[in-house]
Parts: sequence; C-alpha cells; structure tokens
Amino acid sequence: MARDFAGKRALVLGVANKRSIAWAIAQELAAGGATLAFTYQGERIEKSVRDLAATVDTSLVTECDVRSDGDLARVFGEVGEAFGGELDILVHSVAFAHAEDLEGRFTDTPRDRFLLAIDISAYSLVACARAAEPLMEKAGGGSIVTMTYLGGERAVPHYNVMGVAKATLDASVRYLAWDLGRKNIRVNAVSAGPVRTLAARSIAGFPTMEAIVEERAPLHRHVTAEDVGAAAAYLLGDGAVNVTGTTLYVDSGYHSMGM
Ligand code: NAD
Ligand code: 0WE
Repeated sequence: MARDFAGKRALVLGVANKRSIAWAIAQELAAGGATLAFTYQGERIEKSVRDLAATVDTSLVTECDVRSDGDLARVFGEVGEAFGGELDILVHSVAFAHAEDLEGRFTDTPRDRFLLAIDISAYSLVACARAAEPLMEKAGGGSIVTMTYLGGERAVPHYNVMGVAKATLDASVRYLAWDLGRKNIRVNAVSAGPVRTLAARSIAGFPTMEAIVEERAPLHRHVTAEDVGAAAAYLLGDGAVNVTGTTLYVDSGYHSMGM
C-alpha cells in the first residue's frame, strides 16, 4: 500500500508556510498515519507553522536555527522525549543564501557568505543525521530525505553559491548513506524542478524558469510541491527499503535533456 506511515514518528525541518515543500511532505506523512514533530526558524514564522501543525497529528513544534549546535541538541532532546527515544523519519528541507548572492556573478561571492550558504544548506543535514542516528538506531532503522536542485550538478545562471551548497549536500547524502546504512538508516535526496514557494517566489526570473521547464522538459509542465511530496513519501516509506544514497528527480524530466 502506498503511503502507509501508521505508527511512524517523523521530524520535519523547513516548513515556513503552506507552500513549503516540507509542508507538502508532512501532509503525505500525516495522511499515511504518521505522528509529526516540526521545527521552525524564528518567531516570524512560528504562528504559521503552529497553525499548520495543528491540522495534523503533531507531538512537538519547536524553534530551530540549524546554524546553532545548541538549538540542534535541544531539538533532538525534545524529539527523543516526545517519541519515547525513537525516530523513524527525518525530513530536511532547509536552504539559505544571501539574496544578493543569487544574482550577479558567482565569482564575487565573499568567503563569509559562501560558508553561510554551505553551513545552513548542507552541513545542517550532517548535523541532523548525526543527532538522529541514536534515535533511529533504537527504532531499528530510519529514513532521511533532503531537498536538492540540478544547480548543484550543472551551472544554472544565478543559482551561484546555492549550487555549490547543493553539490556539498548531494555528496553528503552519499557519505551519510554509507555510514548509516549499517544501522538500517537510508539517506536520499529529491531533486525538484522550480516550485513556486516562499524561497522561490522572491527570485527574479522565476516565472521565466517555469516557462523554460514547460518548453523543454519531456513532460512540458512545471512541478508542484504536491508532486515533490509524493516522491519524498516514496523514499521515506518501506517501499524504498533498499534505496539509499541516491537522488530522485521530480522535474518533469528536465535533467535528462541536453538542449
Ligand atoms: P521555503 O522557504 O518554504 O523553505 C525553506 C526553509 O528553510 C524555510 O522554512 C526556512 O525557515 C528554512 N531555513 C532557512 N534558514 C534556516 C536556518 N538557519 N535554520 C533553520 N531553517 C532555516 O522554500 P522551499 O522551496 O520549500 O525550500 C525547501 C527546500 O527545497 C530547500 O532546500 C530548497 O533548496 C529546496 N528546493 C526548492 C526548489 C524550489 O524551486 N522551490 C527546487 C529544488 C529544491
Ligand atoms: O534552492 C532554491 C532556492 C533556495 C533559496 C532561496 C532564497 C530566496 C530568499 C536560498 N536562499 C534564499 N535567500 C533569500 O534571501 N531553489 C532551487 C529555487 C531556485 O532559486 C534560484 C533558482 C531556483 C530554481 C535562484 C536563482 C536561479 C534559479
């Protein structure tokens, strides 16, 4: 059966509002019967995340800035308490680069903002996986999914330092999959085509990117958060029992084209 998450306990990082990819994934998990924990970054979006969390079976909503080791230690402590020391599923759907680094030339990226983008968008997966490891081991195994983008493998104009961060994230998925495989913990990524979310809408030229996908991708249609949620649910579920260290493209086939 598709989407059977009965009795599963999941932690979801990266919900900002109802358009967030993380929220589409959370809804899939909730529909399959999972119990959820959510983190949010900053008081600005706390209410939005609490309101969404209240519509599903939620055990915990707590603040987490993934740059902070202190926040991560507290959050995974709270998750352990909420879920009896166990965790089955981790959804990592977090990325950030300074807006000015997503325009202009990659060449001009200063050191501090290069490191910031990699810290928030890639290292955070490593830190979360390490903190989740004992909880998932106690559960007999687990599944981790993160969100990536083609700009980590090819040069997409203006994606710039985020592309370097996604390349780091993609490699981290493979090394985490190797380390954690012995504990029956799977680690995978979903590579989504452009999806109209909060993080994406503020980007100049986003409608142009959607139009390019609609013109050139084999399926000639743009991607929605719901499409991404369904693919993530597959990787997070028992149907993907022997799938780890890989990337599932939900991009209407765009990545397979050479023109
Ligand atoms: P979104 O804005 O809804 O989600 C991004 C999240 O990152 C937000 O919830 C934000 O609070 C969180 N975040 C940023 N800095 C943080 C920090 N320091 N600590 C904790 N959380 C922090 O946008 P989205 O499009 O749903 O993005 C989710 C993921 O999907 C990102 O990894 C993004 O790169 C990836 N992605 C998006 C697209 C797209 O076109 N929207 C395509 C491919 C991949
Ligand atoms: O990963 C992303 C976007 C992530 C993102 C978005 C923002 C906007 C607001 C990271 N940091 C910020 N910082 C902000 O201040 N995507 C895959 C969507 C995206 O972003 C692009 C894209 C695509 C696609 C930027 C330039 C070119 C293409």
